[in-house]
Amino acid sequence: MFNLILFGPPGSGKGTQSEKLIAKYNFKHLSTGDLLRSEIARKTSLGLDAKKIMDRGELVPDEVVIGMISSALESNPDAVGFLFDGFPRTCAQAEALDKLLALKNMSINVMLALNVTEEELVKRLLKRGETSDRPDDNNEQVIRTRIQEYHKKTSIVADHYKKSNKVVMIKGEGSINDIFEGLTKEIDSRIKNK
Ligand code: B4P
Repeated sequence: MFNLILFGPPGSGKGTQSEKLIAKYNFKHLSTGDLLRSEIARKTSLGLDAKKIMDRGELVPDEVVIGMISSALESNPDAVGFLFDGFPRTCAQAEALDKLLALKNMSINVMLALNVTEEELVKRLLKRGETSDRPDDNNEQVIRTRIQEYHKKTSIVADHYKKSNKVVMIKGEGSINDIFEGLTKEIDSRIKNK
């Protein structure tokens, strides 16, 4: 079992790199953004509440996303490992994740943190906004709010994992394949040493 957190600000390439990582390693992909968007698409009451918050660029309440992750862990008992994408985003989420994993005698093996400048983040998200139907990518002010939320509530989550030496910074600018290589190098060396 190998559990990985792919970390970074909005637009840093988490979703993009996750797709390639799950294809290579067969991890179970747990993206709270995707889980929330699926609730919105199905018009569930959770989805309708979350949509208003996400459209403003703010974070959905901890108990909602922790509940989603808890049931996803329960429903995938045979996973070879989990790739957490966009979760945890607050210290409360990180503490809850540690507890949920400990109940199953599991822990996080590594947090790979993508490093990208703010101007590049805004550029990428506005570009995606031209073709995606994501309302949170269409408006520069909302994008800036998402980045502020990251600085206020999410970036400190890395400190939680630094205490146990689990954080590795990865250059998040350049070609998608070069960034992927940087990530796989770190994963492979850890899988080998397990
Ligand atoms: P998420 O779905 O997690 O999305 P994101 O952080 O905005 O984007 P991501 O980082 O995955 O995108 P990527 O860089 O791959 O969150 C959306 C919202 O959901 C949050 O704002 C929040 O409201 C809510 N939410 C989710 N999880 C939550 C939680 N745990 N707690 C509370 N609320 C939560 O892609 C961006 C663009 O960059 C793409 O167009 C891609 O093609 C491009 N790109 C990627 N790599 C590139 C490269 N190397 N060069 C150039 N472009 C690149």
